[in-house]
Amino acid sequence: MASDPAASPVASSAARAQCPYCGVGCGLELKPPADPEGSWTARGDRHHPSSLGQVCVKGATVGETLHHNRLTTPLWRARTDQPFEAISWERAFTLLVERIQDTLASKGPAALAIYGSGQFLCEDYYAANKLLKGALGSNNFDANSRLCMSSAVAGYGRSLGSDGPPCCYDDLDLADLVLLIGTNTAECHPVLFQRLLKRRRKGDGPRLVVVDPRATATSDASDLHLAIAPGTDLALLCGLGHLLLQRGGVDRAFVAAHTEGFVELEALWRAWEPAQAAAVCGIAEADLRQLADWWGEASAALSLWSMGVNQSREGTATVAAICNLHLVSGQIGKPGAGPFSLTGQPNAMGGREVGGLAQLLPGYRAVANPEHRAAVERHWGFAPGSIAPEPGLAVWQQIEAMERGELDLWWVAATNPLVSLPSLDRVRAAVANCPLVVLSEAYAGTETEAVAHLVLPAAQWSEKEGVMVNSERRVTLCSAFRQPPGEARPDWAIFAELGRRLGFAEQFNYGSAAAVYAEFVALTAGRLCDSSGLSHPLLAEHGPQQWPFPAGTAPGGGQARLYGDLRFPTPSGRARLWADPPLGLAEPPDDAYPLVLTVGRLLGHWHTMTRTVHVARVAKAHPEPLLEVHPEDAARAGLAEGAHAQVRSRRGALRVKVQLSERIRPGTVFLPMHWGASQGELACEANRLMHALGCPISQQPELKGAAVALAPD
Ligand SMILES: Nc1nc2c(c(=O)[nH]1)N[C@H]1C(S)=C(S)[C@@H](COP(=O)(O)OP(=O)(O)OC[C@H]3O[C@@H](n4cnc5c(=O)[nH]c(N)nc54)[C@H](O)[C@@H]3O)O[C@H]1N2
Ligand SMILES: Nc1nc2c(c(=O)[nH]1)N[C@H]1C(S)=C(S)[C@@H](COP(=O)(O)OP(=O)(O)OC[C@H]3O[C@@H](n4cnc5c(=O)[nH]c(N)nc54)[C@H](O)[C@@H]3O)O[C@H]1N2
Ligand code: SF4
Ligand SMILES: [Mo]
Repeated sequence: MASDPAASPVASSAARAQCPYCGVGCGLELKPPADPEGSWTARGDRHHPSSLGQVCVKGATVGETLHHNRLTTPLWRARTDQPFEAISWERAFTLLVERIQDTLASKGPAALAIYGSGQFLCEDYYAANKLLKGALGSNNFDANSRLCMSSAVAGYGRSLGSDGPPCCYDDLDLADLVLLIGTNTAECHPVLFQRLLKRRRKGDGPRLVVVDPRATATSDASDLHLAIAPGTDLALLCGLGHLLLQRGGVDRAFVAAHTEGFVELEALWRAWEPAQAAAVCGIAEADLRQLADWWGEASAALSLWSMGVNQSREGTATVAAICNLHLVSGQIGKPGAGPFSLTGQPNAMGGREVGGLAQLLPGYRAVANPEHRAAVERHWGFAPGSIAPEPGLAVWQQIEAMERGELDLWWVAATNPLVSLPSLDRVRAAVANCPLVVLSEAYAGTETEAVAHLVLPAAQWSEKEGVMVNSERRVTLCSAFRQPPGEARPDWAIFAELGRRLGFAEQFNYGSAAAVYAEFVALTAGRLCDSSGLSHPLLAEHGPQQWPFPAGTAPGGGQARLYGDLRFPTPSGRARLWADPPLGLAEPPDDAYPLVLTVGRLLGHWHTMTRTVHVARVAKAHPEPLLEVHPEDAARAGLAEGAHAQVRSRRGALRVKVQLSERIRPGTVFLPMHWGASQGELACEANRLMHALGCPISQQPELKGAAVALAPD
């Protein structure tokens, strides 16, 4: 059978799309190669309102990554010690239907799980969720956003009453103080960082304060760098709150009119003397006071954060603490101000709107809410009670369920968990316990392929049409401008076909991605993320639009900011202040493991490198993984520049070359996350060392801190 019956139209000339890498979501303009064997070229789309023609190295080189090493046909093996054989889609679907029906009859729907991705299009997410949560009655759909944005989701919900970043990128041009906390914006959201720098080059502010245990390209450009000890952000924010109370930085009228919970917060802040907070964070008290002075003086203060905040056992509490800071000082709901989470993946935002986590349903709805379930069941065309009333398993709970032999099917799609999950040896052992591991992937030979039984070739960005939503709530239609290789199919079309074959012909009767999207947006009507006025044709004709965008909104009429009226979607209409006492790292350093390992990103590479490994410029910039170590720690461990170190945690050990650096805080070492087991000699599986303890509210693992010891290797 030729590729996909619901294949998207393919453009032959220039095309437009949102960049498929980070959540800045720049607009790209794509041009076909002169020679048919060549690569498409990408450049910034000047008409995209989020990026105005800017791109970074990843967006500019994406065309070089698309055609290498692709999966072209379904692959099957009964056991993971056997080689794969190529099979037809017909056989792949027959196998899936049989195995799923067996499981439903023997163990029930709770033994099925899907682990998807913030790199899905909205249509992919929607079809997968409808299949698992609606048709099959299992809420075990989780996504790698659990490792990424789930503390932001939980924190916004707790403080403001709903998920949804309240700010927009224009706020970067309007703020006079920008707090960059737990974000290496220069390398990970480069186009936004350049926007800040452009203003500074013109001598037009804003002040930049960076909170990060390492000096980075981001902190190099800052006015103040607070190199706190890992896991002490919440203590820092308590000390800052104390100083705001002292210096009259609290807007009492705002607090009285628009918030609740101030009494408890005030008591917590009073208890955190600045000297104590500075000591816990390991910084000079004067620097904390400087930040408090600048915050108090700011007419518009903006906080940007990313994984240094979210990937923590107190991730949700820290997000709430950032919201506290904005709420008590009235720095929200106005231009240039607000708590602004920088989304990691290109469509993690869309995924949240489509209900792509185990506790969510489409339209920022919750599985646990009976009215929400009923509304979604009606819209989806399933009988009342079809959606199970309990939230499903978050990804680490899926791993634990496999350890206990409780999952029959683990379907991984558009993520590479055998690199990106913590405690990888435990993950590998757990997955070996699952009788059917399915992988939907675009590229051959990934680490997760090594543990799969059935591999389904996915058409990727550029080969399928669909919608992505960026960090500032801007919705872009990505066009299909290349043919998928071989028999690869869009993820949404695979889930829909399986739905039809499982007996839900009517519910999955989609002729196009546009039809899937139309069904989804109708379900957002009246919700905070109302996108019911959007459609593929509107986005194609009028370009990217911001939500909220209710039916009847004129093109360009979306809303730049949320909460301008200072009414929050909580029962009382007031935002909630939270008084969570700081706890610190889940696995603090001790005598046996005296250092904290933190793991993050480099400018040129994208996660597990399936795409960026093919870009010569990037490979040249980042030829190998290096362990960043402070010279004092290196001397103590007997390590010199360029030596090989053994890095040991309670979970395992690895060997890696040392790079001495004064730029990292003594007591902390850094590894990049990118080089997984498939990288041969260069492999450096950082996540074998990491633990899986995480935030009890968001279930996000603490991927930024594990106790380790160093020795020469
Ligand atoms: N080049 C590139 N860009 C990307 C990606 C990529 O793979 N490559 N991935 C995208 C995705 S999905 C994401 S989630 C984002 C991530 O974007 P970022 O969060 O900016 O990137 P990271 O390197 O993971 O971590 C940021 C910083 O957190 C610091 N940090 C560690 N522990 C702590 C702590 O306890 N407190 C504080 N305040 N800081 C701490 C680290 O030193 C690091 O510099 O990047 C996106 N953009
Ligand atoms: N220690 C530590 N661990 C981390 C992090 C950290 O900072 N520290 N960061 C975490 C975060 S924030 C994230 S987001 C994760 C990222 O980790 P992963 O999600 O595992 O990384 P990717 O390489 O982006 O994986 C995406 C996969 O989808 C494939 N793919 C691309 N397009 C398509 C498509 O259209 N369809 C299908 N089916 N497949 C496709 C790619 O080839 C690739 O294999 O890592 C997490 N792990
Ligand atoms: S900043 Fe992010 S979205 Fe923009 S081009 Fe770079 S990777 Fe793509
Ligand atoms: Mo992420």
